[in-house]
Amino acid sequence: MPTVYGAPVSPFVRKVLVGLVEKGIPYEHDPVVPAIAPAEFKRVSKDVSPLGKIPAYRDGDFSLADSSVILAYLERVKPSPALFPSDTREYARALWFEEYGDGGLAPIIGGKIFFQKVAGPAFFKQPTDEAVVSKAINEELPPLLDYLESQLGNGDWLVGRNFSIADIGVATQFAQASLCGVSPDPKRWPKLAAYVDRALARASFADAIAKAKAMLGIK
Ligand SMILES: N[C@@H](CCC(=O)N[C@@H](CS)C(=O)NCC(=O)O)C(=O)O
Repeated sequence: MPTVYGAPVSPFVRKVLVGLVEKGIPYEHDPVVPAIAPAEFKRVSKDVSPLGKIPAYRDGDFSLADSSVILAYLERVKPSPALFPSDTREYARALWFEEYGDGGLAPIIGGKIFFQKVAGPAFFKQPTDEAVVSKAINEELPPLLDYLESQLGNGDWLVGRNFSIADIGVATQFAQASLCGVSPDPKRWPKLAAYVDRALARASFADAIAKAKAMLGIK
């Protein structure tokens, strides 16, 4: 059975956990946290995560790091159900939304809101800087949410008709926000709020969020 390395509180680890469940691939999970257990992670990371980050993935004698790389690999390992659209333009747009989550939403939701409200106090004994949180929620995040609202059409998912890597990459960041009690206001972002509820209600996301909550001791 393959092994996923990395704590479920990481939005990037969550991408992989969700992808594995969506594809029906059984896995073992080593929820290591590099910042908290550096020695343990060093033991693991030597050959699986050269940059020392989570997630990492081991499949027999083959190992990989980086959520996007791991998900692209899983698509080849088990093509069905597909998480990457077959249409060329939809494929490219799905990759774009994955990047929008990783590179656009994550630095604000993970790097500022989650770090200040949850990770800093829980793992680094660092008190919350409310000014950073407030600026992130009220000034930095809204334009990114406006864009997503503008991109959602009448369908359920961001690209094409099916749940895809686009939704994994974006929704994992909203799962992170939900761990801090933050969600898009349905009055201002009605399509996005409904979309986030829909994505996080999937069994794959519900399972991954439950694992994160268990680790953080929140209900
Ligand atoms: N591009 C990477 C980003 C992974 C990443 O930044 N992971 C963070 C945790 S969320 C990490 O391992 N940081 C180093 C550390 O915690 O020491 C991916 O998609 O997997």
